[in-house]
Amino acid sequence: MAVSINDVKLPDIPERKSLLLDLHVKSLETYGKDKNDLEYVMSEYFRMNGVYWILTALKLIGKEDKLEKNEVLEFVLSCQRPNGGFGGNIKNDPHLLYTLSAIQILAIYESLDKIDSDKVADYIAGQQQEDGSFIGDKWGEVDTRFSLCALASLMLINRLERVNIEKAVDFVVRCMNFDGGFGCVPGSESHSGQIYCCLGALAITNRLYKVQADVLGTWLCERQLKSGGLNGRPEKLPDVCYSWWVLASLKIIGRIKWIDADKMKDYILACQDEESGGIADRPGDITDPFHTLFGLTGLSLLGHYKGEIKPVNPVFCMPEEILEKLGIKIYLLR
Ligand code: GRG
Ligand code: ZN
Repeated sequence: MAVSINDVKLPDIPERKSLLLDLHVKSLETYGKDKNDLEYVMSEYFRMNGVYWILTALKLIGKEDKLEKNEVLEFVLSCQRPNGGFGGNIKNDPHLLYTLSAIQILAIYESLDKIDSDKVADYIAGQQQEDGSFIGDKWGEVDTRFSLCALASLMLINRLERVNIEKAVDFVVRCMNFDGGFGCVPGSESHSGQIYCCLGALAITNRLYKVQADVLGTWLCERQLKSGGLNGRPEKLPDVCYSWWVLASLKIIGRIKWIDADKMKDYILACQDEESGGIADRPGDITDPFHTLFGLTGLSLLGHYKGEIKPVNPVFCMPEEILEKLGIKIYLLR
């Protein structure tokens, strides 16, 4: 555990010591329903991600019926562009970030047959560059996030062979740093979010043996602060979403036991809004579906609330039961 001056103090309020699932369901249901709400307008361009976060959170707690399946499917399908990729909203340009969310939503609803997988795979394969990296959209930004988006999407639609896997792996490995972590492009600083993406990409391509698991595991578990929360890199504040990026990474490399699971739970519970539900990045902050999902998935990875939160897959951030139905088995390190 790292001792950093950049940390928070957990409030000692008894309600925050239990998981307020019913309230979370209510808040997940209502996020984005008030179309006059500032957050609704602000999140318009990434609505597809928002739907994925909400649906995945609800599915993990068996409350997916709180969303209108046909309405969601209609929205997702109306975001597909003629080139096969998906936009973040009905009139937006396609991007790998939204394409992955769209496929994840369709997979969770067991509705992947509603799309032409070859067409989607054409779009994804077209984003791969000569050096194996992937651009997110036509503007050409390269980032290891997009490597994961491409490979995870293709795996879900059973089209992994459509890209050059060796080159994709080479690019990810070139982003590895001396601390065992990974950045967004070669030479850039290690960040837990990028580490998750690179480990996910290596897991999907069955190349986890390329990882320095002990060195990386040490760096990852140093992200836990005295409050129990995790930061994304040294000297940064804790944030609930790292209970996904860091814990999923540790799970993938077989080192999740290196985290103090009880302190982690206390931190996540302290970030709940005990009046309106939802989970925030830090205690007392405004909640949102992104942090609500990653609070719940963090608890799931640690095996807390087993009867209430279903097992989540650490690579795809989807319920394990969905991957089982698709026949997808990913080998993790031990
Ligand atoms: C299937 C879950 C899933 C994801 C798809 C989009 C993506 C792939 C992964 C995103 C990985 C990532 C980079 C996460 C980090 C997000 C985040 C909290 C960024 C903020 O970074 P900083 O440096 O914040 O601004 P800190 O916490 O360091 O102050
Ligand atoms: Zn966050």
